Amino acid sequence: MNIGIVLYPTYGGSGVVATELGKGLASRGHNVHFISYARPMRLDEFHENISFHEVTFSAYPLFEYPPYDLALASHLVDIIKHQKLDMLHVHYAIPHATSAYLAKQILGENNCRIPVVTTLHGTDITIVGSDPSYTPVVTFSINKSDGVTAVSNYLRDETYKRFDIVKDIEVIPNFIDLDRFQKSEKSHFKKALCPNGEKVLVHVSNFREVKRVSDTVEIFNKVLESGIRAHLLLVGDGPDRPKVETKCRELGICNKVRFLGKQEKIEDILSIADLFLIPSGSETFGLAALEAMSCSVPVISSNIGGLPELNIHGETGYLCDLGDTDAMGEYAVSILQDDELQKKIANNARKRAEVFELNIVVDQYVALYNRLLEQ
Ligand code: GMT
Repeated sequence: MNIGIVLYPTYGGSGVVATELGKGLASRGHNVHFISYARPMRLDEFHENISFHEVTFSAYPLFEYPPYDLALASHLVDIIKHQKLDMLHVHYAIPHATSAYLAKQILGENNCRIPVVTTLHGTDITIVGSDPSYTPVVTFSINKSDGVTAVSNYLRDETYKRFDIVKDIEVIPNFIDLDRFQKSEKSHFKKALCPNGEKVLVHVSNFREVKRVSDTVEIFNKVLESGIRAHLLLVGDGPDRPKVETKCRELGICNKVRFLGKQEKIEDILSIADLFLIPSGSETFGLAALEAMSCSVPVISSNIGGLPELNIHGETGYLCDLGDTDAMGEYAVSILQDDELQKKIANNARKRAEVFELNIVVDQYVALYNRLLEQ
């Protein structure tokens, strides 16, 4: 199959899922064309079946906001036609599904029978999509897609609740490469960071408000207050970072918190982690938690969105009410002071991650593509 994948290239769950899906498809012999305004972060190696098409667009003085969605539609017309795409899979409803629809219209029914699959990731529905000014476009673009998937039952239900959707939405979850994301021997790294055997807590995000990184710092502070010696590694960067740095200064714990910034080899950091914290205010799936679980790291999360479909309370970690940093802190302490419990939960977390193994989920997408091509 010749498959076009439209995605956001930056750090963030939807881009990671789209890139890893494309790589998985390419390794099965499909030709994959990634389409975006910049090279996707995780597209870091040459593969004979993978091409990248950069969507370029010019800035004119008249365009205060250059129309990316139109530039994308024009590129799609060209790529569908000349690369002879069989399938177009867009990640994120706006503007990707909208541009795909426009491209199909431009090519016309007779020239273009390519099915379009739209995968909903979350912020397109729960945050961006619920801005009423986008509602008609999101609704229209989803309904005009040939196949629609959502990354959790929660997201599927939310989409039906918030928009007037007439299409079936299939749930296909996030997935994980179990070979890449597994605990590996990094004792030298752990020793360098924690010379006195301190525990390591990790948080990975894009530091947007929705990630509640300040809650992470509060939970960590409660761990320190219990007397447990520990370090917090904060991975990623984004708008809330200055606020979080201020919080660490106010609590006087800067020497225990490391801001590592954006990192490629997350699995190396997770390999030395004792606990993963994800107290998000909204999370349609929680890919960062799945990566941690795959590296045998217990997870403490909020009980919102799709997180309860991944993290099982008392088994792979603990779930608490949104913002209840006291309860999250208590659960963190209970795990960190009991080696046996930590080990048990760590093993369960890895077993749970196996349910979301890459090939199992890529099979689901391929089955959807084949169904649409047969129609
Ligand atoms: O988490 C983010 O802010 C990035 C965002 C995105 O759209 O790139 O991630 C969303 O999609 C991921 C992949 O499907 C999910 O694992 C994340 O839970 C989801 N983030 C939110 O819902 C906040």
